[in-house]
Amino acid sequence: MRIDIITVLPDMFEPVLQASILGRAISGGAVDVAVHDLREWTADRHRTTDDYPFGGGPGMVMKPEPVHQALDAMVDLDPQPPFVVVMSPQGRPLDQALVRELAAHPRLVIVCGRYEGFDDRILSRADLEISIGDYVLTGGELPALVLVDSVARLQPGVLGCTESAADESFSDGLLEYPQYTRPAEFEGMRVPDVLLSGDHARIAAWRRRESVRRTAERRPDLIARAHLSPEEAEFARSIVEGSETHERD
Ligand code: JFH
Repeated sequence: MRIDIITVLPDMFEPVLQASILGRAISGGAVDVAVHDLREWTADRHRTTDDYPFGGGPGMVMKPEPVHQALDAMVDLDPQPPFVVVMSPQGRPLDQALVRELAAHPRLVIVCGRYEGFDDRILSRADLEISIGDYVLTGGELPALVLVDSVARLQPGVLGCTESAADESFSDGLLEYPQYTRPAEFEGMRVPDVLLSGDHARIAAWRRRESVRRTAERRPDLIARAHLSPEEAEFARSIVEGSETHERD
């Protein structure tokens, strides 16, 4: 897939895009990311991208003309129009379902803002506004990197097949089970015996139960939509409702 990013801070992207799995996804050709300096589409001597808000109020807003010009250029690059996303605290909350939707587009354009947000006429060019969570950042660049990372790892060939298969098994909407590696005892804390038993059926059952437990304890909001057996639903309910203790192995 191809991703174009429009930003006034292009320098924020290179180090993150080059690092780790994301860097391999890009150098391996699974995703093609181009970062564009919004100031290329300004016309004045100071390359202005912001202006005072009509009606007064604090701070500055992104002015519409450079973003419109930039988007016109992006669209002209290709016969099939890209899906245009604007990062914004007012957007649709990003979750794995939305990541999967976006990962299926052959072309994305991501508009990052700065200052106190956008002239509303910029938003009229967006197919979707996206928020990465209910907190306020100083701009849309970090959200854009979060989006690129989440979408890139779903491109064919980016993850190993064991990792991709692991994604599938969590699509039943539960948090992950606790994981351990060597040593079997660390500062007095022992790895649960079941994981050392070699009994794969018991291990799978333990992991499943711990996933349900963690989800009920930490994210009761996810329990309603998780795919649970009647027994698992009852176990989850007892954790969410009651303050009684629940045995661990
Ligand atoms: C962004 C910024 C808005 C004003 C609370 C009340 C008034 C500062 C562009 C996304 C997520 C962002 C995000 C995305 C794009 C931009 C900074 C916006 C206000 C704040 C102040 C500019 C922030 N999930 N968090 N933040 N800003 N608001």
